[in-house]
Amino acid sequence: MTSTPLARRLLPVLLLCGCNCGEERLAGAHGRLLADPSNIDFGAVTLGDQAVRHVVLTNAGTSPVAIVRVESAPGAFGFAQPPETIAAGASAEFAVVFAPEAEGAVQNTLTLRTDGDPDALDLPLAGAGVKVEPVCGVDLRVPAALAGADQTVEPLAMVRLDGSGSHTNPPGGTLKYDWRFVSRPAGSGATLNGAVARPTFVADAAGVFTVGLAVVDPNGCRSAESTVNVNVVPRGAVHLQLTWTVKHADVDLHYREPGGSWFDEIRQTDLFYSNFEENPDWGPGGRPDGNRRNDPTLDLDDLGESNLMENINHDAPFDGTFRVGVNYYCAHRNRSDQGPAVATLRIFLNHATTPAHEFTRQLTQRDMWEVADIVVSGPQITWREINSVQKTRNELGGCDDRTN
Ligand SMILES: [Ca+2]
Ligand SMILES: [Ca+2]
Repeated sequence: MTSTPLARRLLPVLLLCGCNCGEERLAGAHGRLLADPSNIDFGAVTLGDQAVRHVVLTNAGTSPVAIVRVESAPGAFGFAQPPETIAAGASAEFAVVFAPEAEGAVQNTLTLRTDGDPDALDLPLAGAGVKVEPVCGVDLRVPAALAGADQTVEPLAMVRLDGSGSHTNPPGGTLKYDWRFVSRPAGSGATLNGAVARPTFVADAAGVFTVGLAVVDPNGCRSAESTVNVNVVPRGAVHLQLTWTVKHADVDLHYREPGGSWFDEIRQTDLFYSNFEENPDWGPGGRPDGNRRNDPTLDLDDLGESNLMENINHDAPFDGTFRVGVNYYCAHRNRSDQGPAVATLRIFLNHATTPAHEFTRQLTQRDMWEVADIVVSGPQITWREINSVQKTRNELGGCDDRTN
């Protein structure tokens, strides 16, 4: 055992000396030292911090008591030197400190050797060192996510997002990226690789995509979410968006010229998968006019294997009544299963990003759903509901003459 006075600890400890050195000891009298508290449990103390407790030493004997020395094992506990002598009936205070240097529970005992009776007073000590993880936003600064500037694109455009302005705090660290769609237009099946600084996605539906970005720094601190809006604005004065629900169901969007007929591959008065790559030339009175601006375009033919979506744009339609149709062409992967698919047709007019109207109908194979008319009169473009279904008789309206 070695005595370890608290030289290395800086303690604001006031030592109250109860010394009465001139007192004369009477025959048979003795000092008797008591401690309050008689043991100390410091509890959990964070590494790097220290805890101090004050112990009141009282001489309950009938003559002064001298504290000859204090003994303790070396370690995390220390103490301020107690007074040398305490008069009979007097008290003094001394400080004990716990400054853990490692995680875990520790114990020790201070022993005060006296000239009294008994001549030793044990003071058991206990405590535990604990490590406290730094808290993001309190001990550590969180990184900053910057999702980039808002964008305006056309339907089916490839959108490139840029979160490279995001940074750690302080700047310079490596970030992990976490993008997500906060909201998407109805009918969108777009997907996003969210783990890179500059992800891309296909703006597969008109409307507003709100995309959020959070970043995580090497400490694991996550930023607040930054958002960016991608406004998907139809190019055409008429924009038709068809979506459906069942994979492998090949549903087709049709758009018929005034006076035209469905599945017309000769005069091409019906725009659909069969002729969309040729871009039929329509004009007033059913006559091709060489003007491409007043012709509709079908952006793609989805065979039921992609986003289950087809779009038609009609940039500058001439006057007349154009009919919108939807044909459940084929259940490609399982022809014996002619199960229903729910189709939704959204009509966007005059570049609006919210549909003027939305129709939904359950279809089975060979159904031709005549959905609505688009009525164009000068600058006025309106829609009119038809919403009727017949089975197709035309051989192009069936499954058999089309390969997967
Ligand atoms: Ca199709
Ligand atoms: Ca034309």
